[in-house]
Amino acid sequence: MVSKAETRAMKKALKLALHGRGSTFPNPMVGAVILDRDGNHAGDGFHRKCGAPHAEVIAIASAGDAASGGTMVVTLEPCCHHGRTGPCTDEIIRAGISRVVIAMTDPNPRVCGDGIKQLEAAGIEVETGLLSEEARELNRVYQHYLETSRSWVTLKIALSLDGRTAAADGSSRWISCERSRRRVQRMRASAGAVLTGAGTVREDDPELTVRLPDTMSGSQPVRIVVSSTGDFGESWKIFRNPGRVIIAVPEGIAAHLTEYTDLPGVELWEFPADSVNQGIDLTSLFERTALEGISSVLCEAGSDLSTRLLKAELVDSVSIFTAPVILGSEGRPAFKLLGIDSIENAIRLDNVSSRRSGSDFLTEGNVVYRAD
Ligand code: AOF
Ligand code: ZN
Repeated sequence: MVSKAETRAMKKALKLALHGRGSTFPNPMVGAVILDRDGNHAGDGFHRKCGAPHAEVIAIASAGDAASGGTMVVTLEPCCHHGRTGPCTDEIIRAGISRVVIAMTDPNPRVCGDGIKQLEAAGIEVETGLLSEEARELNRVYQHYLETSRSWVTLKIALSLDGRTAAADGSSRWISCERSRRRVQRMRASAGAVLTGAGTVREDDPELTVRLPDTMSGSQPVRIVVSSTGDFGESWKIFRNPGRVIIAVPEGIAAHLTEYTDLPGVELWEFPADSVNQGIDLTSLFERTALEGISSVLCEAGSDLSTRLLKAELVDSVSIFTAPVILGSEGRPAFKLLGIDSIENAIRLDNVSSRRSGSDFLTEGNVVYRAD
């Protein structure tokens, strides 16, 4: 049984964990709260940064002697291995904590249930599964990385009411309202990178930067442009702002793309060619971004790239703005053919949220791909 105080403490731990957003990857965001033996708040902590002390250790330190005989409420199963830091289970046992309430087991194969076993072997009462859905959503990027070695990919689209992204002539400024566009700026700020295709650069000349009052140039997301030829030219806005710009091209052509050599911040990344489509193997791109410490990539692309990403099952979540605008079937569709022949083959979302965004609606959810 879980007490009301423990449920409140878990909510607080989940909130605390969020303070680590953007700096813990590839490690998880974790929050911990310690209640003393009378159920009163005695201390708390969160994981600030990959390689820094774990949430549990910080919470124990902040509780001091009050941890003894108390309860630890933590969003993730405590670790029992020596990684960048020592095992948290040892610290919990040493602090004399008598009960541990955990939201979710750690999918890390080096922990994966063994942390719980060690605590129980030391005579500590363990309860698992409190607010587990919230905890899983909190650490979807961490879990996804453990399973795939890739960055998390979010596809952002602004649609008319009838599902079009631009009018027949390609004009799309502005389908969504100002509030939605500001929200996109915040999405960019919290993504490690923003991705688009060379076609969108040529057509829309987007900046792909964050222009919020509190964003310094140093914290701009990395801008990534995928191109099958790389020769879309350098007179675009993406090259004008400070920060990293990556041009992702097929193997063997980077050496010929000398027009970018003198542009500050511009890097050419080569990838194997896609075996089916023209262009690069996109799976390799997201493996590379993950290796570079980029936890998530926000894709703001046209229908070609968006379709390829969905077909390759590389889109992990979507953020779709629907605006009160009608463009007719002569407007540009969000996706090309996806090979969906029947409703049972539709791509569906889970963990869906739907809310107003000024005069638009924002629907967000994680993409569920069929197992077969
Ligand atoms: C964290 N922060 O608060 C907790 C983690 O490389 P290390 O030593 O930092 O260990 C990383 C692993 O520790 C991580 O994958 C997860 O299994 C476990 N718990 N990690 O970074 C924390 N509690
Ligand atoms: Zn730990």
